[in-house]
Amino acid sequence: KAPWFPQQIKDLDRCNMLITKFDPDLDCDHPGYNDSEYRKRRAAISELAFRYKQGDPLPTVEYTAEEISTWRKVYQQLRSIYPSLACRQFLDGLQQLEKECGYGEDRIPQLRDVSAFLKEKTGFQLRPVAGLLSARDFLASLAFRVFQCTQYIRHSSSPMHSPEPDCCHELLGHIPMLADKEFAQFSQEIGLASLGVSDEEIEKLSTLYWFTVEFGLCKQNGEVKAYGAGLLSSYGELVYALSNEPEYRTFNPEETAVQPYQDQTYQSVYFVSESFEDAKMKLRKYSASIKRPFVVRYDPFTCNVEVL
Ligand code: H2B
Ligand code: FE
Repeated sequence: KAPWFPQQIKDLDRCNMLITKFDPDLDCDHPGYNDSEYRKRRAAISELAFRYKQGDPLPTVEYTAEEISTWRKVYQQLRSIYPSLACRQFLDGLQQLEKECGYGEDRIPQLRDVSAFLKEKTGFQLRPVAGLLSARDFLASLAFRVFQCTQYIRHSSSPMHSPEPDCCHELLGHIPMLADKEFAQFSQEIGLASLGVSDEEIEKLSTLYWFTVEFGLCKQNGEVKAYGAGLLSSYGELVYALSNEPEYRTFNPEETAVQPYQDQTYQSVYFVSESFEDAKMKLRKYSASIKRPFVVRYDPFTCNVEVL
């Protein structure tokens, strides 16, 4: 029997299984582990996500001067290297966000504003989440063009790296790409492909997601550029990934889906696709090849998933 999966956007209220691996309360290597103020702040912001129900207005957070200063460091440093290292779709998206959505170094954008912006561009909307979600729940939300977004920021002692997703990772890494129509379409297709599949298939899809949406590289006008959010939100790894030091392999879903990955340190191998379009096409083909004893179809009028 297939595992339960959401069929209406409202069902995403049940897709909330957190993975505590990198939680600052439990992981003694977390840069905030010994900072009780930071952990208290994290708990307060988590509470907003726990209370959230689909359809509620997105909670806003009044960020402290220290948090904004962390954001500023991250923004300034990354912004300066994007033009030479990020793919065109990312740069386009970021430019629109700066022009239309208040992106800049002086304030941390609110999920509410960003969600309204994305909704107009690609139909994506945001939903607050308290931390790292299980791959199954995270992927399922993409089927409804919902992106689960953390709202806290990394610890001030470590502005260039975070072991877990934080608002810098979401807002700088993921959101600009989600403003691209084709990327949005492709993200939803990965989500739809994940509904009701076995744990083994989730693991493979999640690995593919890791080496593409999170750490993917693509060729563009003869140069290798980054489109992965894990790279575009980490100064150190972005520079490293494009330094010619790591191993590069041609992106091929069957091979990439079973490649072990690093979630504690930089990747030892990156997958490069011929173009951004090429990655999309190949992933799409892979998603369509996953076997299920039923067919799922997204109805854009009701926003429900139909099972045939
Ligand atoms: N949870 C959160 N909050 N943000 C993510 O970017 C994320 C996640 N990515 N859970 C998922 C897992 C991804 O690494 C894949 C699908 O496992
Ligand atoms: Fe991510």
